[in-house]
This record gives sequence, structure tokens and C-alpha cells, in this order.
Amino acid sequence: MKTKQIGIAGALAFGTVALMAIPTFAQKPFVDKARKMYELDAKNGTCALCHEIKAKEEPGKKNLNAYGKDIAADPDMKPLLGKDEKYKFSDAEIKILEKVLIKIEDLDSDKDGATNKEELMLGSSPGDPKSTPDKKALAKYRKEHPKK
Ligand SMILES: [Ca+2]
Repeated sequence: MKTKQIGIAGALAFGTVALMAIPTFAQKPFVDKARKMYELDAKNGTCALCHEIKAKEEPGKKNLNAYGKDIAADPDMKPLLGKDEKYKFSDAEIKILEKVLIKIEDLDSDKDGATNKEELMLGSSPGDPKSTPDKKALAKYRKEHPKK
């Protein structure tokens, strides 16, 4: 009995440590920039903006969602990819990201009928086809922002 209890306690302690040690490879400066550009909140301004994270997974290049893939696929992004989380992105590099985000604003990465910009502005996720803007809000947004 005693050994079993110690075993459980040990497993719990180990689990906690393992949980804290999970590195995150989502690029925080990228999310921060997108949050600023589109005034995102905690609903869509998270690592889930570009990553589809299943249980026990960490955000990385393997679980990019459709929006994340479109960002990563842009040739201008090349010098910014594959950096570890300690890498300090320069202002010029963040400017590149901004340009790429603007470049793909009119794409519909997740093919749900709303463009990436529409989704970002209306609080849904541009990389998740199950997350779409409210129909009324989208119609209103399109009326106010007619395509040039
Ligand atoms: Ca979409």
C-alpha cells in the first residue's frame, strides 16, 4: 500500500514537472503582432490562430492550421521560420510578418466562405472552418468594407 501511494505521488509530481517543462514553439511575437494588427482578443488571438492543437501536443510547424500554413508558405516568411523560442525577432523581421499577413488577408485559408481578414476582424478563426463569423455581422462588415 505504502509503495503504491509513493508511486502515485511520484507520478503526480513528475506529471506536474513535465507539464511545466513543455516547450511552446508557437511564435509569441507573431501572435502579438497579429493581435495588435487586428485587435484580437483571447478568443482568436492565441496560438490556436495558426495551430491546431490536439491534447498533449505543443504548437509547432507540424500542427499548423490552414491559416498558419498559408503564412508559412509565403516565400517572404522563409527567413523567419524554424527559429526557436529564444530567438529575438528584429523589428524588420516582424515587419516582414506584417506584410505577409496583409498579403493573405483576402485569401480564405480555411475555405469557409469568409476571408482571413473578415474572420480576424469579426472574431472567428481564419484557420478553422468550424469557426465562422456571425452571418449578420459578416453582411454588415461587407457592406461597410466594399471590395475595391
Ligand atoms: Ca475563412
